[in-house]
Amino acid sequence: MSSRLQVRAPAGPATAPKATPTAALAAPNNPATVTPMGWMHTARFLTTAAQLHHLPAMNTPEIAFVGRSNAGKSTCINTLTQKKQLAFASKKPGRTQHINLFALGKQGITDAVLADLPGYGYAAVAKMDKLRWQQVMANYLVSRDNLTGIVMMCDPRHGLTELDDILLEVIRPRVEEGLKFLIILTKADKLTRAEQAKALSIARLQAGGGEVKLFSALKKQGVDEVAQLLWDWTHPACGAAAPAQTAEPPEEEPEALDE
Ligand SMILES: Nc1nc2c(ncn2[C@@H]2O[C@H](COP(=O)(O)OP(=O)(O)OP(=O)(O)O)[C@@H](O)[C@H]2O)c(=O)[nH]1
Ligand SMILES: [Mg+2]
Repeated sequence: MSSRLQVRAPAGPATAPKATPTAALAAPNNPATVTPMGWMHTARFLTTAAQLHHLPAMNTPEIAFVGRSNAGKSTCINTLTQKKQLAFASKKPGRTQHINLFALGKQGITDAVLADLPGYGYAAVAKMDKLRWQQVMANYLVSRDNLTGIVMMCDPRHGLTELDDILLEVIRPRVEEGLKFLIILTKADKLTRAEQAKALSIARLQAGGGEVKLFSALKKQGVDEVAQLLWDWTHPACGAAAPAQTAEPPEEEPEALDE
C-alpha cells in the first residue's frame, strides 16, 4: 500500500441510530452478574461482508480491530473470546479478507460487536485489490455510525509503520470527537521484559496520550486488561460499577501459535 488512504463518502451503507450502550444495564448483561471475561466468552459469529454496504446497520457499540497483516488481530479476538477458530488466523499474511462481525452478550442479547478487519501492508496482494480494500476500510472507519472504539494491533518488533500512521490520520477526527482508541503491542512473548518496557514507552509517545497495552496470545498476557477496557468502552453507563476481574476457568486448551 503505497498511496495514502483515500476517504470519501460511503456508497451508501445502511444507517442506524447512534449506538446506545445504556441498554447494557438491562439484564442479562448487567455488570452485577457479568465479568468482562465471561462477557467476552459469549462471542459468536454474526456476519461477514466484503463491501461496506453489505454490513448490517446496527445500534450496538462496535469495536474494530485494525492493523498490518499478520499483526495478530484474529488471534487476539480468538484469545479474548477463548474460541480458537472464531476468527480466521494464519501464519500466512492476508488470511482475513472480509469484515467479520462477532456479537457479544449473554443469553443471545447482543450488547456489543467486535469487527475483525483484513490487515494492510501485505506485499503479495494485487495493487487493485489493495486500493479497493483501502477504500473499504477508510470508509468503514470514518462512516460506521455505531463504531465506538478502534483497537490498533502493532507488532512491537516492527513498531508503528507508515501505514499505521496513515490510518491514525484517517481516524484522528473521530478520536478527537470521542471515539475510543487503543494500541495493542502484540506478540509480547517475543520480547524480553526490558524490550517490552521500551516498546511500551515508545508506543505511548506515538499514541499521543492514547492507551497502549502489551499483549501475548501465547502467554495470555494482557487478556484481562484488554477485556476490561473493551467492557468499559461499551458499557460507559456502568462507570465505576464495572466488575473487577475474577478468574474464570479456561474453556479450552491454550492455543498453539505458529509464530
Ligand atoms: N508468538 C506469538 N504469535 C502470535 C501471537 N498472536 C498472533 N500470533 C501469530 O501471528 C500470525 C498471524 O496471526 P493472525 O491473527 O492471523 O494475524 P492477523 O493480523 O489477523 O492477519 P491478517 O488477517 O492477515 O490481517 C499467526 O501465525 C499467529 O499464530 C502472539 O501473541 N504470540
Ligand atoms: Mg486476520
